[in-house]
Amino acid sequence: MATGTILLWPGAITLSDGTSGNAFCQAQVAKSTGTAPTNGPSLFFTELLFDAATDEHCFFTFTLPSDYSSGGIININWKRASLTTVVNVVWKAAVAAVTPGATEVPNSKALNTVATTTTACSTTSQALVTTAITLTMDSAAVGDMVTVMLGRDADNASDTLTVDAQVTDVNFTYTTT
Ligand SMILES: [Ca+2]
Ligand SMILES: [Ca+2]
Repeated sequence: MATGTILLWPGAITLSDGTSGNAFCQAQVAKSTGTAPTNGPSLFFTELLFDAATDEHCFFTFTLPSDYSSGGIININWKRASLTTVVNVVWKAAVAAVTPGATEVPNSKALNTVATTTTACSTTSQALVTTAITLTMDSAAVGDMVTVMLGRDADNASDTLTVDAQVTDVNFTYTTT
């Protein structure tokens, strides 16, 4: 028994369709203001931008690997777009696990219970913070099509950061067999 990790790449998200309740995050390529090294480029990375007032969402889909035993945590590295005040961001996440076969169909599947976690922002502008959300795993089993929804619960009263929250990298961890 150990901890397995699946990388959830921000460049490979699925976006919701923008209908009521289904707002999507934006993505952008960030360029560091740091001085490029000799014989190398500046630092670039992709980040997902989550609004301060409207709940926005994205989805990561993967096949649950053969060494999956139990559990499921989404770990999010993120930062505030600006400012240094003492404030919080509320993140939310949920899972849909579809087992191949005739008993359930992805096109009629719903997300399971939405979990939220409130995390204090760094008081350094644009410094990374890590949030871990324990997922309700929807009876997920080896080989399932697993989709993890990540969103910002921006209209939650406890979400007090007044600018975008920017997600840089994400992974999913679980207990192996
Ligand atoms: Ca909300
Ligand atoms: Ca807010």
